[in-house]
Formats: sequence, C-alpha cells, structure tokens
Amino acid sequence: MKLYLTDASGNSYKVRVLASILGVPYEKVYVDWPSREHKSPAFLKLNPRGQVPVMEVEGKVFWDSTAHLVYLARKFGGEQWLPTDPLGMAEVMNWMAFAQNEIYFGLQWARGVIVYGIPGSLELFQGHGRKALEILESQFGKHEWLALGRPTVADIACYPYVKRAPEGRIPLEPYPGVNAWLRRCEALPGWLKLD
Ligand SMILES: N[C@@H](CCC(=O)N[C@@H](CS)C(=O)NCC(=O)O)C(=O)O
Repeated sequence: MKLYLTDASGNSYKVRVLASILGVPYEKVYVDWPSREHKSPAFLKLNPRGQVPVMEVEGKVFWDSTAHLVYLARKFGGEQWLPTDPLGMAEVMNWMAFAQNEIYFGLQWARGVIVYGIPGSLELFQGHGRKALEILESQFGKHEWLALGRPTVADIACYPYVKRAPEGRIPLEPYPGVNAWLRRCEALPGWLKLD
C-alpha cells in the first residue's frame, strides 16, 4: 500500500493515525508541496482534485481520506472501527459525512484562509466552523465518542481540523466537552501527535 501525503496535511494525518493504531505497514510517498507537485499533470492523473492524501492499494487508487479510512477499517480493523451492521455503519457514516461537510467547509477552510491565504470569506467559514463545534459540544454533553459509544473512524475523521480550529481564529475554550474528547482521542493506543 502506498500513501501520497505531506506531513502538514490533516487529511493525510487521519489515515496515518488509523494505520498506526491498526499496525498496518505502508509506503509513504511525500508530495513536494512548495513546488506544487500535487497540481502537476502526473499527480492529477492519480487524483483529479489535485489533493493529498492519495492511496494506491491492490491495483486501485482512492483519493479521499474517507475512502482510505473505510478501506483500512474494514480490511484490518474487524468490527471495531467501522461495523458492517446497517445501523452501526450508518451511525459512523453520519459523522464521517459531518467531517467532510461542516468541519471541512468550516474549520478546515477558516484555517486555510489564515495559514495558506486561500481566497474566500473567513467570516462565513468561521460561522460554519462554530456551528460544527456547537453540534460536537452537544454530542459530548451526552456521549464520550461520536458513534456507538466507542472510538470509531468517525472520531479519527473529525479530530484534526477540530484540534486545529484555533489556527482559523476559532478558540476552543468555550467547548469543554470537545476538549475532553480531544484528550480521549490522544490517549488511544497508537494515536499519533498532530504537529
Ligand atoms: N476530502 C478530501 C480533502 C483533501 C484535502 O483537502 N487535502 C488538502 C491537504 S489536507 C489539499 O491537498 N489541498 C490542496 C488543494 O485543495 O488544492 C479528503 O478528505 O481527503
């Protein structure tokens, strides 16, 4: 298995975390971000979005961290990280979708404006981001984990851009339940520190 990534990429980090927890070996292929290798014709053949991470495995190519987490969890994680029963799977996928919507277009993009100067309305992205944090805070008022009362791929998918929210000028202090959940994630065996 090959993973095209950069060290700074939060979406690549999600895949690295699950591979580390499950003890799955893989080859890292570092993409040269400063020279915009991810927008080169060769890379765009792998991923038409021009983004990392990209996974090459068993003769197939997948270019979204959600697909990578699904593959790793189902191939190597038994029923723990993404179960196959319809209700359990739906509960996990509900939060996987949240990671790719409110968290992505809110918390990740607000940070993108500040850290990378991507164009767009910081105020709009911060608004989506705060809404995401309010939903999470409400969840963690009642539950320790996002789905099924245990850690799943949903927690891994939501973690990095929640952790990095302050880089988008969205402080985490008003959300004690979210902070406690971040610490629970960080205490899981095999978890990797997000730099
Ligand atoms: N939905 C994708 C998002 C991937 C993504 O946003 N990757 C960022 C790095 S973390 C990237 O490559 N950005 C460059 C760009 O969008 O042009 C996933 O979950 O893998």
